[in-house]
Amino acid sequence: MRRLRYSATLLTLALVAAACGGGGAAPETAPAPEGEAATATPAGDGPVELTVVGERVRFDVTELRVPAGTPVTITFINKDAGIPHNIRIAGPSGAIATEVEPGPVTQTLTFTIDEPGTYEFICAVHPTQMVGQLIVEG
Ligand SMILES: [Cu+2]
Repeated sequence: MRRLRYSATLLTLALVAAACGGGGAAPETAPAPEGEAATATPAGDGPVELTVVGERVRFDVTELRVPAGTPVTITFINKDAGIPHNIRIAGPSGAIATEVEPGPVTQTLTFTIDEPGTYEFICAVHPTQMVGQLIVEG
């Protein structure tokens, strides 16, 4: 059986990132050696974060590319006040979707697809107007 993990949550991403920050003054740290910038970019295996906006009953992007076997978080921003949208991906083991909700609302969809391929994503309410392709690259 192919593995497919996902979860849908609402509106929490920005809050998590803001929760850090220390108390009290940080001790002085030695300056970095000249010409040697610190980098926090993960090498290859880090999670992939993408943003898709729904506005005027359209997705702002119609093609997404992600690597196979890597956790992906899509932040879906429905900017259409009073119009319900979601994002629904026809994954290899079934649909992965957020709840249908009227905007304005921000949702997140987290999943991992291990099998390379091209998978359609739609809004379940507007499947002919809001449609695109998720390309999972092996
Ligand atoms: Cu829609």
